Amino acid sequence: MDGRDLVRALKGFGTEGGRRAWRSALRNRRADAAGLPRRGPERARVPGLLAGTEPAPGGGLLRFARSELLVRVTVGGAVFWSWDGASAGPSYAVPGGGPEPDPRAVLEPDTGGGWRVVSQRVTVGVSRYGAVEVRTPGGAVLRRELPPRWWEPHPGGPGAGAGARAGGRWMVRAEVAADARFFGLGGRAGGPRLRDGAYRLWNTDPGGAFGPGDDPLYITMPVQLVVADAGTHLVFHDSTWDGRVLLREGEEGAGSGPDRPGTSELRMDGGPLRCWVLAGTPARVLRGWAALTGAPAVPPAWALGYQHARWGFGSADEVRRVVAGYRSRGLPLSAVHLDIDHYDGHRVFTVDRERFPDLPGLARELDGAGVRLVSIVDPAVKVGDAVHAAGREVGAQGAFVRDAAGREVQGEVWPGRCAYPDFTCPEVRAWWGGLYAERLAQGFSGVWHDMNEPVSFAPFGETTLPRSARHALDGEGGDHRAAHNVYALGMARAGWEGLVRLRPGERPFLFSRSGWAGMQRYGGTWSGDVATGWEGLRASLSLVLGLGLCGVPYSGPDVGGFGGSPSPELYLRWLQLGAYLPLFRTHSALWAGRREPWEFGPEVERHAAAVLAERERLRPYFVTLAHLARRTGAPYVRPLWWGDPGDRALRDCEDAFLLGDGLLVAPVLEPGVERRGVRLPRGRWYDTATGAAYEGPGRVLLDAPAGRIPVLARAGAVLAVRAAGAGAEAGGGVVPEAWAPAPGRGGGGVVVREPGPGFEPGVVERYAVRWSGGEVVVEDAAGARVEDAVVRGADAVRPAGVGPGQA
Ligand code: NBV
Repeated sequence: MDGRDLVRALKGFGTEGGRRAWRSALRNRRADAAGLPRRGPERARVPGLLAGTEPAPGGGLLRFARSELLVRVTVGGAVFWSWDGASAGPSYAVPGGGPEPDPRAVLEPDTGGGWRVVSQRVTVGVSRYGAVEVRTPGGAVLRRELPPRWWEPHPGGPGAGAGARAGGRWMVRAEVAADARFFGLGGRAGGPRLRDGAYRLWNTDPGGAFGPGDDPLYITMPVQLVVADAGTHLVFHDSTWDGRVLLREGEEGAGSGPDRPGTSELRMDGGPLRCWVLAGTPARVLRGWAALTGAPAVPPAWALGYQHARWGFGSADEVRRVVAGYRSRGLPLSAVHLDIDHYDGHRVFTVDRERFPDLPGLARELDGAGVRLVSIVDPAVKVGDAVHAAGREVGAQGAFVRDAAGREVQGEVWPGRCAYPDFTCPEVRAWWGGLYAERLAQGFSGVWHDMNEPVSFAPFGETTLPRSARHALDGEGGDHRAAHNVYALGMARAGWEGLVRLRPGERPFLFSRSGWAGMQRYGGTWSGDVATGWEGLRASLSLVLGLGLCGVPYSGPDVGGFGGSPSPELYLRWLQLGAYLPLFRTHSALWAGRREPWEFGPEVERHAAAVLAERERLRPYFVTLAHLARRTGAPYVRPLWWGDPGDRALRDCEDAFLLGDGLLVAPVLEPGVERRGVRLPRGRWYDTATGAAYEGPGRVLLDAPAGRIPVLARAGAVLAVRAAGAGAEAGGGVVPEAWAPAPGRGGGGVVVREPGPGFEPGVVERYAVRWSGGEVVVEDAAGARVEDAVVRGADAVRPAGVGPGQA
């Protein structure tokens, strides 16, 4: 029992909750002692010396003295390898076990007695002792994984014979280039560049507002993106178990001494030792990752507008008042999110009819004002409730997680004693998905999944289910150690598939606090309970960037922070950042101050109006980016090095980002700032507020007065924007906005118009932009001049004294 957790529980959830937590913790501990095999003496194993090889589709099988390694290059270039006979499927991340082997890739002898598989994009080399090297076609080493090590129950010991189910622990240590930088591992508050330290792979509700020092958080993934001069690669170790990644950046020898490589050590408590590697440019790597784990869901167009949530609206009338507040001030609002306080007694799939007497009526009323309703959905079901009774009838076992003795595992959450649906069971997912009919009947247009790490206010070291709890694991069978990290992924799948079944003509809007690799197939996420402070603001950007690099492009923070009351300045800076992130939503806790823009004084209100209007103007650009993310896997929000991974200064720049190909956003992350330094990738960039042109690469100092943050447009970019005066109707009034190319250069971009609420892919319109006779012209794919295009930057001036590399 971790005292820190209890203190948090007591502070955050009230003393009665804390007392319950104690009781449950003791219950959990007893359950684990009885339900998990005891870990007796263990023996370490390494592969030993290579004894023989055998060709296999896409590569081959290498037999070592004490293990075997399968190496397979697949069609499309992703490389898979696994130890001890692990196959690529089944996998929660990689549906169908991945693409077909590439028949052209064969195992052949390498230098030094090793073997290799050569493919178009990478060469995989295997040493005689089982080190696996990923090299570029030019021979540069991207990653060298040393022979793995397993710890297994000593023969004759208590855990012997239980195999992987007992948690056969393993460890792999990899070396990367001395100049490499690490990114990813899910949503990490201290990133986006992951510095030296330990990162845990166990989805966790930190139990209070989090800041940069809190790790792990709600979404962890064994997905690492490594960027070095030699190239970019993504590595995914496909095991759902608890693990730890120890990162250490390398150091270059500065001419005299030798380089010290960067290292990444992964220790897993169990699961197969199998991994996927993708190499190439960042764009190619993310495209490959989406091909492997599934294309990101495209949110409905309205979910790309500004949204307002609150834990504690308290009543339908209060919702009306807030919506009217936006309306009367002419502030755009896309959706209102109702939290657990609209439930009856905090029970999921219920409504407090005293305070929300006619939700369908309210939904219709708001819809008339262009505002959707979104509902929170918690997984835990109150024991004795109607949903609980119905769940008990599902399948032969009932829907809920049980312990080793077959008893329902009951935790404590908001409604009191609760049972947990086992989302790793297909029948349970189908049942749960059907329950969303009630939400749709209440008039909700979307859902947000909360508390699905899953949380029980029962700190057993952590606030989740006992590790001994049993799960179906889609026919594999196992315990919570294997199921924990994919619990929310299963819930997202259940919700998504349920909504698709219930309303086949509409793309669901779903986002989930917790998740795992592949969650983008079912929607997005938000950054949980971020601390209200400048550090929280910074952390919220780190999460969005890191998740995007793990394939989850749609996310955003609680604008304004979860608890407390932000200062007007902090609130405004958060709103200015949030406006350029995919999910743009203010939200706050029950005990927190309000987050409506007019609550922070007339000056903030005036600036907020400009922020919200600009988001509306750029909404078509967000729609385009959402469709492009689905087609290419590229996140909307990208690190500055996305197109220039070889620019080391950009790799270390964490306070700005690219929004699509066209924009560079430099939020203000500190108080009292009126100007800030902005590092530019190569090429010409226009300050969209002043129109001044700057040449990258280099660093420039730009104005960031209270009313705006620096946003730059890339010369030659074409963005989809709402035409001046156009309404918010789907697809209506969208025009290309082109930014003048640098002299003598051309440019271009794409626009994807919202195809409607269904699953149609949306037509990609391509535009080219060029100088012609002293004027900038925009042409469509047929070469016809686009008369309604907006052209900007054509008469830009380069501010005196500002040039490459200058501040
Ligand atoms: O449902 C209440 C909150 C919700 O507002 C928040 O967005 C979630 O991240 N929820 C957490 C549970 C309470 C945490 C203290």
